[in-house]
Amino acid sequence: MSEQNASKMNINWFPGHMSKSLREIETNLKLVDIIIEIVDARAPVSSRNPEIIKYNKPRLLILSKKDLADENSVKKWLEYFKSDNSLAIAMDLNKGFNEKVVINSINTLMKEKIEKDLKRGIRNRTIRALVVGIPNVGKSTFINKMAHKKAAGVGNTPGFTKSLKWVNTANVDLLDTPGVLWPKFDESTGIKLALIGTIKEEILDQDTLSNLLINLLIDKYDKELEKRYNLNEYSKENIYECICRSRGLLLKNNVLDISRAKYLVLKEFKEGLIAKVCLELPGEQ
Ligand SMILES: Nc1nc2c(ncn2[C@@H]2O[C@H](COP(=O)(O)OP(=O)(O)OP(=O)(O)O)[C@@H](O)[C@H]2O)c(=O)[nH]1
Ligand SMILES: [Mg+2]
Repeated sequence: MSEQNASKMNINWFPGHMSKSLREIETNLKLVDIIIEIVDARAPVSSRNPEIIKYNKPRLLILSKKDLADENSVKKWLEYFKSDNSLAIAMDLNKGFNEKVVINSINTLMKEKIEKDLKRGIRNRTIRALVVGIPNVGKSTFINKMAHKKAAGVGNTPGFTKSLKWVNTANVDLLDTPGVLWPKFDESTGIKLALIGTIKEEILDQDTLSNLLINLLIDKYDKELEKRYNLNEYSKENIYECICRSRGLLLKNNVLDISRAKYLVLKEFKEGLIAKVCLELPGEQ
């Protein structure tokens, strides 16, 4: 399997620029008070970079894309992530952003430091936070919401942010960083990262990915799948034929357009149109 045309989902994408970004992030670690780590609520463990987990600072974990994730599972994850030195919140960063919750969480994490500062006569010191996470999870979107303006570039393609950038907001200075993965992950993690849009589509075999996705949907989200595509009787073997028929995806001479059905399912899944999903649950690993 070549990196460009993966026939199996043995995806390991760690281009040179990510390794450079990771080094730059680590250089800035000493300058910040807290880490704001953004992960995708649909895969909150697989979307955590083990290199970033190692950083030892007070941490706010934000589960982004809550609007695309299944609510009950997100609740379980928030419980799971509670710990002494970190807080976890879940948000739709686009339409459900709650600045107050973010600021309160930052203040809670900073409480000890602020009290220490006060004893030393230091007041209203600017808080600095490093915003980190894997590609496409919403780091720049989060920063723009905090800044109340388009201070950072946002795009639905992994690797949009290319360099580190400080953005000053009323309450906290935020360092936007490029999304970084890590050198090696297992196949199951790779598949989840591909499905949540963290890995560039060009390096994946979309046919294999859509086959894996449809099996996952049949196993875990069959009711939602049946509803979306008006399916009655189907099997794992003929599911794409059934979707072609119900959606009228036909080539010349009424030949079923299976490729289009595969593309459609992947696209609609990524847009959250088939089901609100969590690809993993606490305790499953
Ligand atoms: N549905 C949904 N989309 C979101 C949410 N947060 C961000 N997005 C979308 O996700 C895409 C990526 O957002 P960015 O803010 O550019 O992500 P990033 O983490 O900065 O990405 P890189 O710079 O590539 O590392 C954009 O299309 C955003 O609109 C969210 O909570 N819900
Ligand atoms: Mg970005």
